Amino acid sequence: MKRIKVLALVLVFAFAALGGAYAAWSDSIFINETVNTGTVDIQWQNAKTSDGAGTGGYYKYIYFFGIPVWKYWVCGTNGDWDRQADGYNNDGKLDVASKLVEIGDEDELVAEGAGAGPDNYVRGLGDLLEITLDNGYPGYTAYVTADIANIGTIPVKCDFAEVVGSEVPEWMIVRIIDKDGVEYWNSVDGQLAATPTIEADGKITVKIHEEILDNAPQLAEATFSIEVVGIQWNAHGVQQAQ
Ligand SMILES: [Ca+2]
Ligand SMILES: [Ca+2]
Ligand SMILES: [Ca+2]
Repeated sequence: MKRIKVLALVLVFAFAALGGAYAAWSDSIFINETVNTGTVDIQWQNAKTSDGAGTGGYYKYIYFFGIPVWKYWVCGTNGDWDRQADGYNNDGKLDVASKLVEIGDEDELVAEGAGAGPDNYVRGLGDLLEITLDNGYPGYTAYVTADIANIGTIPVKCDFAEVVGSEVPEWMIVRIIDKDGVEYWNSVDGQLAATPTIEADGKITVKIHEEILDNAPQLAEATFSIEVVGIQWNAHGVQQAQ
């Protein structure tokens, strides 16, 4: 026991001597870094249909001090005549079916800091392209054009896929193509090509082209969902560790 104490004392003196030996003038410099990560965020913009439904007529009222004093009839507009797939014709240019499109918000809120992974950052604004095809029939074909806009800060490429359990019915063909005719995806063959890189603040225009086939049942209602996944451009096509 005594020997240990002595040893400890010797060590204390030894360290004290060392400290003395290294005391010297000095100066320190530092690395201070702040790291910000960007965001991957895409949305739909500028949706247009090739086959609008037209509008009904209505009375427009003229008011004088809040009292309606005059009314007149505003005529509605005709819907667009229906385009046809190969093998069908609509020489009379009849308007039978129509296709409406509007952009909505994804009802998806991920609390700040909740969970982990790339989907942590979500802004649902403009994430839904809602298409309604009314009174369809075999041979009817129409399309919607819309921009996929990159409103984040990281360039992306996009992949397309049907949402499992919400597939395109087998009596329709849906194609997603660009303005030059490059087909990115269709409901028969799946993914065919990736989109080009969409840089931050950039956008590409896609055409969602649809055709109703001759095996379509009457009085059917089908709903389907196609997911467009914007992936950071430098990881697209690279196998990700799970
Ligand atoms: Ca988004
Ligand atoms: Ca029409
Ligand atoms: Ca989203």
